[in-house]
Amino acid sequence: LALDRDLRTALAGGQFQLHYQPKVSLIDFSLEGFEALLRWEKPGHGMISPGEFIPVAEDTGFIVPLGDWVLDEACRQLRAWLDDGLDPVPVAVNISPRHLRHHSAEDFRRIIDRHGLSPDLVELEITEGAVMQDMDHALEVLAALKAMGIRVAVDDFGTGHSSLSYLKRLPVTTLKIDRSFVNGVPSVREDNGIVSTIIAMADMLGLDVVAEGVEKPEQANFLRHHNCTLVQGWLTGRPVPAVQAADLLVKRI
Ligand code: G
Ligand code: G
Ligand code: NA
Ligand code: MN
Repeated sequence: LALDRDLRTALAGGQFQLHYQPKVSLIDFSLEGFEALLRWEKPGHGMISPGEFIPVAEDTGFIVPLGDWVLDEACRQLRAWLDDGLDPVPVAVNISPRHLRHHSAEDFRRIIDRHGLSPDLVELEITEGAVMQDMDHALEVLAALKAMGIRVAVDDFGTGHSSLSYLKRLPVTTLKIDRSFVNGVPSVREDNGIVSTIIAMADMLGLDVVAEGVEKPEQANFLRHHNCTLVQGWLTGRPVPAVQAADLLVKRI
């Protein structure tokens, strides 16, 4: 497969980069975290979206070394910020289903430890689907990660098939409301209901909640009114390269 070969060349040749999207508090607009997002600038082709190549990497198994690189790079960046005297916010890294199935909690911890980081500076984002594929393994890994102090978020929440009884047993810290629901707020009544229900449910389960894909002030107002104070989206910040992310850390109150 040509794309698989190109991905391997890209990793070996340093063509991947991480961008960092701010997670922001709606109370005072303070910076509360970053999500690391993979970017591939293929020489002579321009940017290729992770939406295109992540599914291929997932199929071929290349997602395991690639996902390890993403986590290692995010940790390397956190370490560099600390060494520069900055006070970094936690960085979240996306963990694909196959990567989660392949690894033990120790495998993830080893990468974080390599950089001498406090585990609470790192958050792993997993999808409901990743958990459902091998529930016993996922529950074991997530429980071990939690015991190590590594935060775990359920990404794209509401789009998977997780039942509430199983959500109750999931040892995670955060729910991220999928942007397909946030998108309809506040004009689509059904989306308003779904979003406000997820916020209330997260609160009752003692979980943090982050709304994704917030683009408009009306959406932020609705979320604030329903007690969701953490948002991620174009309204409060696009994904930016590490140098610009560092500027946001410098400006932090
Ligand atoms: O950044 P963008 O919106 O183009 O990302 C498209 C998709 O690729 C999203 O679903 C996002 O979660 C996923 N993605 C981005 N970076 C990573 C990564 O480092 N690992 C994994 N597994 N998925 C990623
Ligand atoms: O699947 P995941 O939730 O990880 O997807 C993250 C993707 O969403 C990233 O590729 C990022 O570029 C994209 N994204 C972030 N904020 C917004 C937004 O406000 N609107 C839209 N349409 N996409 C966003
Ligand atoms: Na994500
Ligand atoms: Mn997400």
